[in-house]
Formats: sequence, structure tokens, C-alpha cells
Amino acid sequence: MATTIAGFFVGCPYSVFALNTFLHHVGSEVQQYKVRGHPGATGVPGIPQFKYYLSVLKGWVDSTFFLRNSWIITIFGFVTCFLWRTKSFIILSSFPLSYIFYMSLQKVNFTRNMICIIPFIALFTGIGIYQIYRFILFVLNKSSFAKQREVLFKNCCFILVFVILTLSFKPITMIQNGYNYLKTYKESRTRATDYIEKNLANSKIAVSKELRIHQNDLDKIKNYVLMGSSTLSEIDLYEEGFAYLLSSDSFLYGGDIADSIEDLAPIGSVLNGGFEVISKDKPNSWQVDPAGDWKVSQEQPYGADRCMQTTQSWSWLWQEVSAKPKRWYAVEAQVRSDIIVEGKGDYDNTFVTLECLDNEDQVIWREWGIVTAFPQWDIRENKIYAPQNTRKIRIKLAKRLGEGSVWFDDVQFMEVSYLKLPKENIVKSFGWGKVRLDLYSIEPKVNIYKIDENFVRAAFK
Ligand SMILES: [Ca+2]
Repeated sequence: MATTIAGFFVGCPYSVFALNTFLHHVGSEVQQYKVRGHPGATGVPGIPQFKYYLSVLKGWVDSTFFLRNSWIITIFGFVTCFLWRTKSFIILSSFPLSYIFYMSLQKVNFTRNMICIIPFIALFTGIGIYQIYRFILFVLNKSSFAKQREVLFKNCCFILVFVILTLSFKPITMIQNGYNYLKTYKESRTRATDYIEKNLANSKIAVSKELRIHQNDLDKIKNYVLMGSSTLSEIDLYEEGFAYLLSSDSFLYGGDIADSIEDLAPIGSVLNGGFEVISKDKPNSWQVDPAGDWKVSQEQPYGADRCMQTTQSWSWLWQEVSAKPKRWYAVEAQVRSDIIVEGKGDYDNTFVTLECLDNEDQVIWREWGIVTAFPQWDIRENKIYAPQNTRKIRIKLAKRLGEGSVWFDDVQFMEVSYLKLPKENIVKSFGWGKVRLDLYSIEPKVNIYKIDENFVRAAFK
């Protein structure tokens, strides 16, 4: 017991040095595991959870050997250890048994929580195999022929068990398979550009910048134009002779943001975006993180008399606006900073974040909108595609990193138009994932659209 306690303090000295943080983290873990649960990894505490963990462990043993039902050897080892060396068994099994028991009482059931049980499974499996080996020796020793050549038989028996184990050990093949997989693996963007290279080599192709296709893949396309949130429209694409468009399902390209401001009624408009209306040193309509140090500044505002200033990283200034699902929205803000951008850590110093909220005010989608603010006022923007259950969008501004201040002014929020890409014009699709605007998406869905009269017509539907 004393060793356990000593071991704990040696392993986690910060449980003493930073007791506050430690307790805070322990509390939030307990809350997550016991009370809240975790989406996608929540089960029923008690017997169902216990059964679940057993099936996971069984699966792990079975995937280690080619022999079917290898888990029987583990159980065999477990039982024989109990009968053969009860004292060692109690010491050996006390941790895994009490751990599995405790974890079964929780709501959350990440399989990764059972990783610490693997060494014990290996031990009991080893004991099982050893007992089988002993049994074979015992049987052989019964015959007088074997008794005369005991050493020889013992060695043969050992080699036999060793060979069977080696041949039946799966990970070796898995490593080989994994290596082959990585060597030949092609993700959606690579497959899409391969397809174009092979089948549409001589066509003029418009490529969406937001797909972030690697240059090596782009180089396979002879005649392409990268387009971001430019002013290209369906008609432009058609008139400029593009034969195909490489894009994803729901996407933003065209639609000048400035154009769409007038189209917008109250939905999606931000209140007091210039921070001119204040009461008690706080801008009306905005929420300010009380722990931060946001202040209304009159030092060189972008527009009129005031702007907002912060020096503290990750402290938010936010406002919620109503929004409709399945539409694109954008935020624009004037941003400046006295953070001197020199090294790597000085870039990406500012957040212009958007979050989509559902009925219960839960964040269902987020675009971090990490941007760099420079000493001169400059416009920075972020966009978001509001998913199905969106009811509101939260605009969140903050400094992200660096030494110094960030100022914000003239915040605008609006719905933006986007190309209505017609499904029937999809020539081929690759991958399945969503496209994130601020991160490198994994396996995004890449569609090749044929640009023809129908493509243009679909825009006006
Ligand atoms: Ca202002």
C-alpha cells in the first residue's frame, strides 16, 4: 500500500505542487466519466459495461493470434494461475480486476482505457501456454521411451510450442499489411486528380482552393485554375471555357460578400459592430469574458470613435446572431495588432471564430478562423456552413497568441451566396469527409462537376 502511494506521488508530483489544477482536472474527469458521458463512447454502467469491456479484451486477444478463440488460452492461464500459485494470482490480478470493475461502473467506455490491461492479458496468456507446455511434457514423460531422452524431448517440445506461437502471431503480418497499405494508399484528392489526368487530360479545369489539393497532385492536371472565394460565378465558369469543376458538396466560391450585405434582412446581422454604443465601459449587444481584459479603446479606431482592445490570449468577446440552417455565413472584421510578426509564433495571432449553435445552445460546428493581424487596420474574414440544426451563430473574437494587443472594429456578419452545384452534373465522386476551411481536411469529398448549360441553369433555380 505504501509503495503504491509513494509510486503515485513520484509519478504525479504535480498532484501536490499544483493541487488546485490537479483537483480541477480530476473533478472534470469524474464529471465526464460518471455524469456527462461522451458522445459515441457512452454505455450503461454495471453488467452491460463489464460485458462490453470483456468483449473488447477478447477481441484484442483474438486479433493477436491466427488461432481461432485464442482467448480460451488466456482464460485457461487465468484459472490455472489461480489453482497453481494462488498468492501470485492475487497480486497479479488485483489491479486488472479492480480496474475493470471500477471502469465498468462508469458511463464512458473508451476502449483506450483498457490499454493498461494488455500486459496482464499477455502474462495470463503466457501462463496458459506454459501450462500447456508442462502438460505435454507430463504426458510424454509417462512413456518410458521419452523418459530415457528427457532433455531431447524437453527441447523438441519447447521448439514446437515456439514455432506454433511464432507462426500464429498476427502482428508481424499486420505490420507488413500496414506498410503495404501506406505505400499504396491514395486519398480522395489524389484519386480525383489521377482520374482527371487519365480521363480529362485536355480539359480546362477549375479547382476549388478550399480543397487544399497538394501541389504534386495539381501538377498532374495540365490546364487548371485555382479559385478561392473569388468573384467567379456559374456563368463565369461556363463563359470562360472551363469544362469541369473540382469541388466538394456544399461550398463557397463566388458571391462577393459585399454584394450580399444589402440582401440581408435582420437575420444574420450583427448589432453594434462598430462598438460605438457603450454603457458602463462595455459595448452594447456584446458579451465580454469577465476574466479577460477587454476594453473599449479610443486609440485610432477604424471607424468613428471606438474599437475594442484586448491583451489577453483566448479571452473572448462574443455576440450571438440568428441564422438559418444549410446556408453559408461570413463574418468580416477590421483587425490590427501591435504584435510584432517576426518568428513563427507571431503569425496566426488572432481569432475571428464562428460557431453554429442548435436549440440547446450546443456548438454543433465551428470554424476557428485563425488569422494574422498586422499594425495597420485590415479586413479579416471567416466563413461557416451552418449544418441542419443550426439556430444561432456565435461570433467570437479574441487574441490568440503573441506579446501585445489586438484591436477589433467594424464587425459585419452576413449570409453569403455560393455556387449551387447541381448533383446531376457530378461526373465522379471521391472520398466522404467534410471540408473544413481552417484545417487540412482528411479525405474530403471531392466531386468532379461537368460545366454545361445545365450547370448554369441550376444557378438560377
Ligand atoms: Ca468603431
